[in-house]
Amino acid sequence: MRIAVLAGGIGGARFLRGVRVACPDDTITAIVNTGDDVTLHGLRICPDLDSVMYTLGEAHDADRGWGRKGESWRIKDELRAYGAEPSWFGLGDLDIATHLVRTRMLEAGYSLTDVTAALCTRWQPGVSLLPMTDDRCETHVVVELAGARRAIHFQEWWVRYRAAQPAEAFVQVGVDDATATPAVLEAIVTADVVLVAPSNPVVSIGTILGLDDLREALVTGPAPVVGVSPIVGGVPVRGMADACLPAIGVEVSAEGVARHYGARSAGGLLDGWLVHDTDTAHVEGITVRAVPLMMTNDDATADMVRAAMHVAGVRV
Ligand code: FO1
Repeated sequence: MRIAVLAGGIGGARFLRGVRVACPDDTITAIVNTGDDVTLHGLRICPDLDSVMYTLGEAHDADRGWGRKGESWRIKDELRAYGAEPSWFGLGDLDIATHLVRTRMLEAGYSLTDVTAALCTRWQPGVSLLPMTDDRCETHVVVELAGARRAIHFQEWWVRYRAAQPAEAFVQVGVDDATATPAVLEAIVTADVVLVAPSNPVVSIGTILGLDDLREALVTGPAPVVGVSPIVGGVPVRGMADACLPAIGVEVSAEGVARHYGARSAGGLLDGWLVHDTDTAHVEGITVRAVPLMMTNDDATADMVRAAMHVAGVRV
C-alpha cells in the first residue's frame, strides 16, 4: 500500500513514527512543510524537514523536540561573542553540519528534494521525505511591533518573540510562484490513502495546502484523505496552534479545524477526521471517529494510525 502523509515538524515527526510501526511493509511518503525555512548566518535551515529526518533517524533530542541529541552550542556562543546577529536562534554545532551540507548543495544547483534525499542517506528515516516544494515559500507573520504593523519571519515570531504578539495574519512569501514538486504530486496521485498529521493547521498543514496544485491533487485525487486533530479539549496538544487559528478566524477545537479543512465532498480536504475520545465534531460529509490521540509512544501513535486507516476504509 502507498501512504502519503502531510506533516509539519515535531508533531508530524512523532506521527510518522507511528505510521512506520502500523504500516511496516508499506511505502510511506512524508510531504513536509517548508514554510518555516529560513536563511540565517548564510545557512539554509529547514526546521520541519530536519525534525522529521532526525526524529525518524533516531538522532533527535526528544525533550527539546527539535535539533540533535547530544548537541553543543559552542559556535552559537562564538557568534554571540562576535555580536553576530541573530543570536536568538539556537544553532547547535551538530545541526550546523546539516545546514552546511544543505547550503553547499543548494548553491551547487541541487534541488531541496535532492538535498533532502542526500541527507536522508545518512539518517535512513524509513520513509521518503519530500519538501512540499523546491521553491522558496516562507511564512511571515503580520504583528504589531513598537506601535507599527510589520511582517516578520515565522521563526522570529516563534523563537525570538515566543509568539507573544498576536498574529494578525500569516503570509506565504512566494506562494504565488511556488509549485509542488513532481515527486509530491506523484505521491498524492498514486497514494492508496492520504493522512494529515496532527500538525499546526495554519503554519504547517495550511502552508502545504497553500500550494494550489498540491491542494488540487488532494481534493481531486483518488485516495481517501483522513486527518488527525491537533486540538484536544480545546487546546493544542503542543505548539502554538491556539496562537494561529484565531488569526484566520477558526475556532480552536477539533470541530473548528475539521470545518476549516472542509469535507472533500464539498470541495474541501477531508473524508475522515480523528478526534480525541473526549471530543466531538460534526461536519457534514466528514466521517468522525473518537479515539485516544495522545502520541505518548510509537505504539499509541500506531493505534491512531490504524484507526485512521479504518476510517479511510483501507486495510492495515
Ligand atoms: N525552536 C526554538 O524554540 N528555539 C530555537 O532556538 C530553535 C532553533 C532551531 C534550530 C534549528 C531547527 O531546525 C529548529 C529550531 N527550532 C527552535 C524549532 C523551530 O523553530 C520549530 O521547530 C519549527 O519551526 C516550528 O514547528
